[in-house]
Amino acid sequence: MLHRHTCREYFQGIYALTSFEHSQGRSNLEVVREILAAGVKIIQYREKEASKRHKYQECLEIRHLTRRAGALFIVNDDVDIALAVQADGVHVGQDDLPVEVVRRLVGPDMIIGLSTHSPQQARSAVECGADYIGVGPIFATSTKKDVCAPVGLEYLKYVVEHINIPFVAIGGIKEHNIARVVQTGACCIAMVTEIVGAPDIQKKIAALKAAMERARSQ
Ligand code: TZP
Ligand code: MG
Repeated sequence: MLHRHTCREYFQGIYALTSFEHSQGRSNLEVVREILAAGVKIIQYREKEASKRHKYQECLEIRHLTRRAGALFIVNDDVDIALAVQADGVHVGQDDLPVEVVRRLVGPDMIIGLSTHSPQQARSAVECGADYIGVGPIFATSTKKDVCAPVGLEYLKYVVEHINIPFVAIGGIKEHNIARVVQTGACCIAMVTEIVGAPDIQKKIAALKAAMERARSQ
């Protein structure tokens, strides 16, 4: 397992999340294999509907795949599954267990990510010891149920300028708008449907990387 204090270098490039619902009939494992083959270095397992047993079994397999690929593996919501499969991290939201409590449960080494939607939430994430934050939704998205209204690039700009821990921009980000997110200062970008819903995942990731690269050099 990677120590949370040495994970900073991973938080650049693409951060891919699973979603069976948007994977066009492919299994999460099949999709994750494609994502890793394209060179992505952070995978978050996020499944809202599946049973605990099913999630555990998929996470166990993804743990092996990510370890072999040298990628970080983060589990959404389920602290117990993250611990059971020895994931590198766990990602929680504003309505989940507080970060301080998650820290007590997972011990000193595991990465804890927290979703945030406002400058106030970002500041308090830093205070309570989150290792990185999610910043979003940047644009409108229907992937996340119960999602709050898009926070736009304004909140991202605040984080770029004021927050000193790694952050990941998320929500409605696609090949056609990723340049604006990069130009606002995000170096790590999370996507669900744009990646898992692509007919050719490796080709899509190559195109997203190229778009990020172009935006950086502009
Ligand atoms: N958190 C904020 S928006 C979102 C999550 C998990 C979903 C993003 O999905 P997509 O398909 O990349 O818009
Ligand atoms: Mg959650």
